[in-house]
Amino acid sequence: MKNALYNYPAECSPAPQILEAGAVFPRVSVSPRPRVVGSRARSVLCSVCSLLMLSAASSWVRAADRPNFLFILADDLGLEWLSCYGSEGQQTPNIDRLAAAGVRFENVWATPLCTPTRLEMLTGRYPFRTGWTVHNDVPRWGPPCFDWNREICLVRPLRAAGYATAIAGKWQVNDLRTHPDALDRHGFDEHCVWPGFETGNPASPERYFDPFVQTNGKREVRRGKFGPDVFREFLIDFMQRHKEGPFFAYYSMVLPHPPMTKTPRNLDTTASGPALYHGMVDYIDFEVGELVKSLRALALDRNTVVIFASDNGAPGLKMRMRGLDVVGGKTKLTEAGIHEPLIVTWPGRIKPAVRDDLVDFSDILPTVLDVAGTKPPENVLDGRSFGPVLLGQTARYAPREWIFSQLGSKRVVRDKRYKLWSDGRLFDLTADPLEQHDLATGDAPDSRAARQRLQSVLDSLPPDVKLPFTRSIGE
Ligand SMILES: [Ca+2]
Repeated sequence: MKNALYNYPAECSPAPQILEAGAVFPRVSVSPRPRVVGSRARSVLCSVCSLLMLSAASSWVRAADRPNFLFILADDLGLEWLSCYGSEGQQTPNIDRLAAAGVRFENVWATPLCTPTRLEMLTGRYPFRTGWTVHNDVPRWGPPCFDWNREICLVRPLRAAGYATAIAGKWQVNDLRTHPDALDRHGFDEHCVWPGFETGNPASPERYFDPFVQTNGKREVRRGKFGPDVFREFLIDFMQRHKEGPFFAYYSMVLPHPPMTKTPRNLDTTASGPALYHGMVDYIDFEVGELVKSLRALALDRNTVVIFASDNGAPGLKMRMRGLDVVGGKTKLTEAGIHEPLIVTWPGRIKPAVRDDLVDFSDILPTVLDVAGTKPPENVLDGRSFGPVLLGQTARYAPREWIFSQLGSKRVVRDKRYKLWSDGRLFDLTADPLEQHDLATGDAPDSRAARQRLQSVLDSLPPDVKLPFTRSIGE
């Protein structure tokens, strides 16, 4: 690892150690915030502090202005289910209010599956660079895992800069039985997570009613509880305890990922399929409302950046949006699989707007660190900060000319109008958002020039780093 601040000696491959529900893991603190220490340690600490001050000085933001972050990531939510994006069959009033109060982005790409998107988002690096080109359910299928010796998670530089950090909800990219300190090593001070489907642990698949939850190492079934309530209440408590700030609270929602479930707001036992999914999206909206309300009650709303996004498209359910029937495209590189919602608010600092800037999930890490006034890690990043867009600092904004996505060996790239697939297909997304009319053989000057331009982007990107997935989805 190039950056000594992040050079941890641990391996990401200790001998498997399977622990049962009720077990308590020891916590390992690898990068705590500064404490009162002896003279030698103080001198080391001063050097680290100097580095951090230098990095802050190179940024636009003063340390005293560093905002808190509440980052809400839905799991399998297509933007066709949000009324602020033009859904004609689902009302999401709380998310709509959030969008109206901040910046709502129109042209955002993730990948079409959970774990490749999370790796891209948490590292600022494309799948070909991390090797995470497919979906791998680590607790279920085994290695490789999200390896802290290879990759620097977004949260680590924040913690090193003095942020209190927590995650609630889904993780899935490490097996927390074999790597009990993984969340700490990735930079989270505290956690309350559904660790994912763990092979050999029959209680683990449940994330909704009577969920299996690991809270700061303690693993148990939370009888009589609804998982999203457990996660949300944990985060609200975390924000309350750290209201002097700054903090980074990551809510990695388990909703609305299958299995389809009732919710405390939709207990209709006759509901099935899409009716349940409607209720799950409604619960996401309810939770967003509750979280925003809590920020206000804690007087944190004006010093907290709230980000709302989703990791990939919806499962194959039909929803009408802006006059079109959209079928959820999870697992596909079509727009219904990778075109995601992204809303960012910071009352008083971010002016409300709807933006058509090109953004992909590799941009989230550089943007959060930029807005936090924290230097990005010294590894190769693919993302670019859209912080200047949020803050109206156009002089230092370098807009993207293309964004990228990938699953397995398939790659796609787009500009504001055209999308090119690595198999040669070309679509005009402004006229044909459902990608039904391939322009590959067309000879219109515009599309010919776009093909050339976008093909040269694809040609410039390196081949995939190969990780030894034993089982995966996407190839
Ligand atoms: Ca997902």
